[in-house]
Amino acid sequence: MDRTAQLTARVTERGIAYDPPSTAPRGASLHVRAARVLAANWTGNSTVPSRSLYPHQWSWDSAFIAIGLRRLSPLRAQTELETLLAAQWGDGRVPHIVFSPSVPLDAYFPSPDFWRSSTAGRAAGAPRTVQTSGIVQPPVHALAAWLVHQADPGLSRARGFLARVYPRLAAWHRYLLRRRDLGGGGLVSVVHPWEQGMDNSPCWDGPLARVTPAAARSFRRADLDHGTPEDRPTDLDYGRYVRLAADYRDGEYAHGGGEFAVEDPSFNALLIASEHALARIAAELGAPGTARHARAERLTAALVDRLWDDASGMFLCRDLRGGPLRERSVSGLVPLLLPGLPREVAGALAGTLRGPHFAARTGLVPSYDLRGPAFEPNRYWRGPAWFNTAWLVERGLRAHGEKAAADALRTAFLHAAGNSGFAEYVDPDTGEACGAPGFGWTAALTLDLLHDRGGAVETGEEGGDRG
Ligand code: 9WN
Repeated sequence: MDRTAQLTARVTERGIAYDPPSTAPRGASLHVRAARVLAANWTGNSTVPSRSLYPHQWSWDSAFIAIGLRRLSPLRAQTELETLLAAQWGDGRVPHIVFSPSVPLDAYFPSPDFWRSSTAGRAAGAPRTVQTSGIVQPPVHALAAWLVHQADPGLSRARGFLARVYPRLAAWHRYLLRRRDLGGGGLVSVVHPWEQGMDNSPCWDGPLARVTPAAARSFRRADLDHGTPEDRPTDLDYGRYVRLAADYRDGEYAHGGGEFAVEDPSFNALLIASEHALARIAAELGAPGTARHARAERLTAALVDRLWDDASGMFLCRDLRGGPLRERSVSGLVPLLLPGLPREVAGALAGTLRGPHFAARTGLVPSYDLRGPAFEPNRYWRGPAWFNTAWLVERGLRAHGEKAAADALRTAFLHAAGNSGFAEYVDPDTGEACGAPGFGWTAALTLDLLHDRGGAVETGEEGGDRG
């Protein structure tokens, strides 16, 4: 049985109806197949990453999904972001999960009764009517809002889309810049691996080793009902995630002081890209964006100053308790996205992508160093290739004039996405599908790349079947 069949069988065993998108009629175009995934995952006002493994709304997933959805329905793309932002906390944080009340509590762990947002988060201004988690995810939202606006400026203006989301996005950035600069050097810190989005990266092994895991019997992992255990984080790591989240909750989601505080290149680069987008949104609304662009440039300088590592030709994470983390992960390549990067830094990043640590056989970008001691081709964020990071790197290569490399990555992305049934992630060398099938951002970003004529590369994909 292949992986998709295995996962489907598990889901069916549990009696949850699931129609894997890979069963879409052969011959359907990549566009049609990707659109079907997004239709299957649409709940009426937002999109779940996966009907089986992740049945709620996730923060950075929704931003990537909106970026792709704008190619299908700018209205749905706007709604996706507005639904997420409606769950924003009074202190400005955008929660990493917005829970759907119609999904059973045991479908995903940690569930709303773990986070207890409306009580434990009261002092931080958690909403009363919707249940959320209390941690955050990377701030891709202003970038997404700007791209969504650009897809149909007429509709956006008629609905007052930017005018409504701008104050919320500005408050979100304010929260990060004022409340999360735990290192005092201008950059934002994450306080949980789930905040950074690359949950099980070997980058976290060092900082996590300080955390006493929650007892295994104190929680039940729902992810193992759907995912292959060898591909998922270990029980020991899960115990540590649970301990960190429980401690943060028990401190009423206030800031700092926890066991885990890391400055991460990808999280900060996404904030900078979004700050540039927010400047453009401000200008569109008639306010000057100059101060925001200037702040984005200052943040870029801080990023280079604090996290650039010349010897490895990429950015590294910094553990606020222990200093630079030597592990090479795709997070350290994502800052290529930034237009204001010094030329030699951008050149070095492009070189690192071509080099032995990241040049995988599929042409995609592995999540972790192919030669690193912790590399595993199928285990969560410890080697496999993800599609959101490929999309970010593709954009970065294009922004820095690396057209041939960007075209090649775009082609590799579209092949792997189609051939894997829009898998959550793939083996970076074989392209074998891993994780959840019919994954939201894989389908959405496929649509975005298919329609991005700026790339101007023909892959022969649009009319053909890759399945
Ligand atoms: C925890 C939803 C999310 C992604 C993350 C990915 C995974 C959750 C989990 O799924 O994280 O947030 O249960 O492992 O690592 O990037 O946003 O798709």
